[in-house]
Formats: sequence, structure tokens, C-alpha cells
Amino acid sequence: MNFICGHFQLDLTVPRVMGIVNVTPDSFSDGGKFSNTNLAIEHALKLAKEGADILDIGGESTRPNAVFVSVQEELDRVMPVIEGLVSQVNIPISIDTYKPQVMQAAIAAGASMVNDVRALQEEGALEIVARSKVGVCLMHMQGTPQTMQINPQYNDVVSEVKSFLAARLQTSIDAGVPKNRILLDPGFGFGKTREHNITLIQQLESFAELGQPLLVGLSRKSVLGQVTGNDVDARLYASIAASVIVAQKGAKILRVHDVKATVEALKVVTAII
Ligand code: PT1
Repeated sequence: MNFICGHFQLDLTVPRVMGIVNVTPDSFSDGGKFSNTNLAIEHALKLAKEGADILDIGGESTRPNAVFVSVQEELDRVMPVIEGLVSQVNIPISIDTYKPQVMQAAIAAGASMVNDVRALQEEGALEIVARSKVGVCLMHMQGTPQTMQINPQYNDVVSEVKSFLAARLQTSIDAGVPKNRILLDPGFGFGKTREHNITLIQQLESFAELGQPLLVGLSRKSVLGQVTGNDVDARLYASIAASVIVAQKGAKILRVHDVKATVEALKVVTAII
């Protein structure tokens, strides 16, 4: 199974790692714009050296209670990082955004993939991806980051997430996005309780029926904090356990903060499965 994004072709017979590069003021503490840009580029280069297969650049946090960022602010954050990285790495650069204007600018600057937590539902997003050669990840979310964790409810979380992804997949194919450029993602932590997240992990194999490679993001998320009692900065071991389990259950791309540790753990998974 191959995933095509831009001029890259990713062989997904083994699980791959997407390294997270957050370009938000809080992610690189102090410093102004210039230092934020350079620290983000440095961090991305480090993740590439550690064996990341994709770099995911994001300028607006989508974790629970995150604050909304304007198009201009998001562009100011991510564009210098993408522009600085394209000539320095030989792996796909992904833009983590739901905003069509940001997708457009990032693609023009050389991004090879769009990672959209709103699954191309914003006006114009679908057309931008369909008209270009980029890959895309369609993710499920209930609600919005500002309110999604207030009272998430499902009759059947697995079938509801699957139906949503199946519908967005069909809409994308109908709009002209080739199947081999589409990844699907259940959206862990996006309008889901601890129980919802655990159930989705338990039944992850059943997402294979959608016929597309799965991307999974569980790195440092609150479900792992709920299970271990650990704060966000002490969830590495829990994240590795989650990565190993989901890889074993068929996830093809793992979106993680800790690339070196994940790459090493996945080498063991790959050797065994
Ligand atoms: C994800 C993802 C993402 N997660 C994709 N993109 C985030 N494709 C950003 C928590 O519960 O899973 N898949 N882009 C980060 N979002 C969250 C959500 C971070 C929940 C933390 C939590 O702690």
C-alpha cells in the first residue's frame, strides 16, 4: 500500500512516523517571531534526523479549549517555517490546518500534504486539495476544539466515526482526489471521552473496512493522562505503549512528538509483525 503526496510516495507496508512541529507561541516558550521560526525549523530538522517520515507543521492548536487564531496570524507562524524547511529536508511536509487560505499558501510554498482536523468541510478546502497533487488526512471531530470536551455523546462511537469518515472519503473522491492520496483518522481526543477513545482503540482493526490507510494521533493526549495519572510532560512511556498497540492493530502513520523513541519502538513492532 502506497500513499502519494506531492512528488513523494510513502510505502505503508511498515508503520510510518509523522513528527509534530507546533508553531504556537507557547510551544517554544519565550522569544519573538524570529526566534520562534528558527526554533521550529531546528526542531523539525531534529525530528527528520531522528527518522520522521513526514513533518506536520501546525500554527493553531486544536487541543481542547484551544484559542482561535486568525488566518493572517496562522500564516505568519507557519509560512516562514515551511519556506525554511522545504529546501532542507527530503521528506513530505504536512500542513496541519483547516483553513483553505493556509492550505493554499502552504501548498504553493511546497507542502506535500494537508492534515485537516475538519476533513475538508470548510468552504473551498476540498477544491484546493482536489486541484493540487497533495495528499490529505481526513479526521473526525465532534464539535469544535473550544467546546468538544464539554459533553461528547455517541450512540455507537465506532460506527458514527466510521460513517463520518466514509462520507468525507466519498465526497473527496467525488471531488477528484485520488484514493491513493487519502488518509483517514478517528481523531483521538476530539470530542471523545476516555471511554470513547479506548473503545476506538480496541476496535481500530474494524476501520480497515474503509479501505484507506489510517493515521493515528495519541501522543501525550489526555486519555493517556487519565490512564496513568501523569501530566502532559510525563506521557512518553504511555505514548509508546499506545503507538505499539495501534501499529499492531493496523495504523499506518503515527503522529507523535517523540520521534526517536517511536521509531525505535516501531522497529521492534515491524520485526515481529
Ligand atoms: C490528530 C491530531 C491532529 N491531533 C490529526 N491531526 C492534534 N490528523 C492536532 C488531548 O486530549 O489526532 N490527528 N492535529 C492535537 N489535538 C489534541 C486533541 C491534542 C486532544 C490533545 C488532546 O489531550
